[in-house]
Amino acid sequence: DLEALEQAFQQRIDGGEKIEPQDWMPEAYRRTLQRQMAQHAHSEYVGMLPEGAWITRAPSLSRKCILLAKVQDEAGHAQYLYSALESLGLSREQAYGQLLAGEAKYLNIFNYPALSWADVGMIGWLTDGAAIVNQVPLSRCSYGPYARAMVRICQEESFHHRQGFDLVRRLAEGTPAQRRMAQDALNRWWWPTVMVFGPPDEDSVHSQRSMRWGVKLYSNDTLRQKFVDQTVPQVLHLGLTVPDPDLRFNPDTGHYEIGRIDWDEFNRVIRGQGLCNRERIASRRRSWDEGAWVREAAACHAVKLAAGPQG
Ligand code: FAQ
Repeated sequence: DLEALEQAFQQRIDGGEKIEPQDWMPEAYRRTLQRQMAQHAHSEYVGMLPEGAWITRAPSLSRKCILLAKVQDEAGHAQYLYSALESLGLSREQAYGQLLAGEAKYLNIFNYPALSWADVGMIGWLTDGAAIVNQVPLSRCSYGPYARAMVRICQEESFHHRQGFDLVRRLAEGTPAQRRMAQDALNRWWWPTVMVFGPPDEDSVHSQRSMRWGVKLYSNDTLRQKFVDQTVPQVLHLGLTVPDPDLRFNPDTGHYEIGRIDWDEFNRVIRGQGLCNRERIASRRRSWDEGAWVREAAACHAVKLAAGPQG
């Protein structure tokens, strides 16, 4: 019966076994993964936009090549994740439909504009830095296809993170105007990045169940703290200032303590009222519509191939 199946399933998870697409799984486990993995895939896909806007304006050929490769990697990450989602019975059309209808979320951070070249560095250094902290544990999560997709994704994010830091360091070591540009970008990206890890643990509706199922291995606040502890010393090393007057190092705990996070802003942004939400979805809708002929041609080609040489 169902209860016995669920117990056996939980035992497999507790024993560290991976769940594979053909295995039995509770419907709620499937739906939780569909929601989180779709949100993750959409984040990679929408995440191409803020930096993508700077490809034509990169200040040198080498920076342009790096940025092109990074944005292309993000498209690749979205591809793996949309494919992994198919293994849970959610097709690309369905996942995409949910994004365009505003039913599926993507990370808050991608609704902020990249106003200057320094913002490109901040996205790599801070956003990819946050993504690594969140995703390294996901490479040990209970669902096999999701965990395996994370391995390569994390390796690529690690390159993204370093190129972001390198870009910001060049500005921080540059002219006074370049330093100001870096500080201004840090002031705008710091708090939205700290929010990336999601609501505080007491308001995180999904955490408890997701952690029992091994879909999440650490709580939102635990990962946020890890990011702060590893990033603040980097900010100080660059001679920049964290835009948080309440930030302090607690020698007793060995952790940095941050000021109050503006959760009203976070909630507004994830409900569609951030600075760029409309623009982001409009841009993705345009790509979907303009790509219709490619999908039709690919489907037609697949039918011909399946029919064999005479077909
Ligand atoms: N933004 O109960 P919880 C990248 C929602 S790509 C928007 O704590 P959960 C690479 C949450 O969905 C990104 N919404 O939820 C790159 C839920 O709403 P729902 C890679 C958020 O799922 C870099 C509600 O709040 N990583 O970075 C956010 O247990 C640079 C309640 O929250 C991922 O996508 C948020 N920040 O924990 C690309 C992470 N936080 O669904 C380009 C994968 C929470 O009920 C440039 N996802 N919400 O309507 C996760 O790890 C989890 O889903 C969390 C949230 C930790 C985000």
